[in-house]
Amino acid sequence: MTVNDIKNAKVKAWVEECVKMCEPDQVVVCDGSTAEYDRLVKICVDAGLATPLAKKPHSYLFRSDPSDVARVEKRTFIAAKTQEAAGPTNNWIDPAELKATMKGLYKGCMHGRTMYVIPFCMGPLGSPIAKYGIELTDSEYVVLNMDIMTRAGEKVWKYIDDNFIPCLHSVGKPLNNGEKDNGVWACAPVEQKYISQFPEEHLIWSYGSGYGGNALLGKKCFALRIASVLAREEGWLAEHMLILKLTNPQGEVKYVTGAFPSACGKTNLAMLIPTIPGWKVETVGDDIAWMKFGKDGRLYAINPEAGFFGVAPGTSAQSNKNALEAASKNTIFTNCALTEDGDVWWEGIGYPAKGKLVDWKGNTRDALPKDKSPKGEEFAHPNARFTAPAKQCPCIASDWESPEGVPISAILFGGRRPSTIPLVHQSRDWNHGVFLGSIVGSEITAASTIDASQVGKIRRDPFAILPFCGYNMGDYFQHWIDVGNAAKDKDLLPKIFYVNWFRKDDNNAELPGGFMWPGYGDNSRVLEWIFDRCDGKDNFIDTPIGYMPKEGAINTDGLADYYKKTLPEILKVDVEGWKKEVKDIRENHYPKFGKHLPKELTAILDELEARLNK
Ligand code: OXD
Ligand code: MN
Repeated sequence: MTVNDIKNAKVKAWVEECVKMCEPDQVVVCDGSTAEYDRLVKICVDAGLATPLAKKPHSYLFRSDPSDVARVEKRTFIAAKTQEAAGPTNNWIDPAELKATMKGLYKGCMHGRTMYVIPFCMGPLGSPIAKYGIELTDSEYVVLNMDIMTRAGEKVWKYIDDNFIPCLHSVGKPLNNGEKDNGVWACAPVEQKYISQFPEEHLIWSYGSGYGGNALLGKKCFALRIASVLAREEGWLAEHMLILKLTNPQGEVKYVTGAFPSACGKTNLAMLIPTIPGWKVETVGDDIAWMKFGKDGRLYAINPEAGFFGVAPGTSAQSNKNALEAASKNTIFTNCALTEDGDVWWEGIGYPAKGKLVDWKGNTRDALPKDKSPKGEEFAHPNARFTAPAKQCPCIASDWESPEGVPISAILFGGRRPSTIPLVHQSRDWNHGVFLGSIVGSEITAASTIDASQVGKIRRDPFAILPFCGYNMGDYFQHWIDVGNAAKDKDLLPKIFYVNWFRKDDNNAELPGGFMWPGYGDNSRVLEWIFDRCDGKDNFIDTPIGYMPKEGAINTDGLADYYKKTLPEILKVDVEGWKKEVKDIRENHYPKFGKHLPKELTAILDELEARLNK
């Protein structure tokens, strides 16, 4: 198929306009076939950009440029007509100014390269919740990743109409006068990178980066930033949430979504192996959930993605066996280390490597006799990734592609909070749950900042969507309140919980890492309590901060004695800690949103304060 064969006139005209601007040597309309995948892989291998892995069938290792290893939030823009529409937490640029700058960069940017036209679907094909887009890119790596992360190719065309989301991407490195990449990852310097969302036009323009969410435009740009705008317009929710399916020993099922900031173990929670007998966790999604009301008045969620773009370091048989299995074949690895026998390795994989390793920068070095490396000397980049098909995950739920989605019973929020926030508490109602979402954050640690004065402060990441919300965050809070008000029966809304796996007591030498809760598979103990709460069981006490487990309500069978001892401490209301929390929210967090802050949230904050002072 060629551009001339594109039936939708709007799509065809847009592609032609982009071809005229970017001037690629040729244009290929992607069919999404395995033959096409293998042809593009060969181009990458021949160009020295990808290494086939002898130990993992149909899998390849890529190394990116050291300047292009992660999302670049400071180069990510919400180009709404007014700064107020983008809100206080987004980088704003006037759309006309940004377009002029980017058109200058796009002019002739695909010289010496191929433009690929990728029709793709976010969500199960034909699902009433799914949405469609077309990504134009000059990166073979992007096509390969989009093939895994989305439903892409020929099969998508019949669903594409004038509502498609146009997504233009270029690595920003034209090859003039026969120049070649010569095995070097193509990208533009940081100050020329632009990850741009135009919310009023539902348009995405990305330039200068080939990595992850900057370049696979279906993910953060479409499924979160633009989808959050569409969701507000159309009355649904586009969220940075995992979706899991929880089955109790009686075979009863509930679905749970959860929003956690980066580095809180979202993928691990989505693929958890319960330590309590008879319980089962299966995965519907690990990163994004789109939720819409069904005819029965319940909220139904789909995972708009078809793969996992997971952080490799720290993934081991102990932390997430299911993710390792998902990435055991047909997987793209980026910035992992390469072993002598043709496998990948990373810090925290659970075993030391043998012999020599090629590190993520391409240097060959002796492996260390442990699976850790000093900071800055890692063999795998800390943000090294695997791109694996979701269907390969051993615990993928049988209904993960259900077109109507799965009915959600509970929504979890959480962050890394070494103090104050208990293991679990439940909101009194929907708006109180929106309050809990609005205060999500992680404590800044010495490991995450070079600025010692920041350590111990809370970096708020409301709903864990701070870098991914396409409009004013205050209006986003209001939208959540509006969704609650739109429910035809409030009793059918999901129950909302705040969990914290990360309470610490550094003075207790018995606790591994100082953590007061084991986390991982033992989080199933908290999921059990949540499951029963959704059934209205009398397993709770009413406290100033919300509903909490009553004594004995968290299953501790088989839990190490030292965790049994710390449990009462992490199930207590830390009244003084919460008073400080209220002060921080009132003085440092909520004022940012000005008149966009819903009055309902201030009322809940006042009420919380009053309860704490009683
Ligand atoms: C991700 C992120 O990569 O949230 O999913 O940063
Ligand atoms: Mn994410």
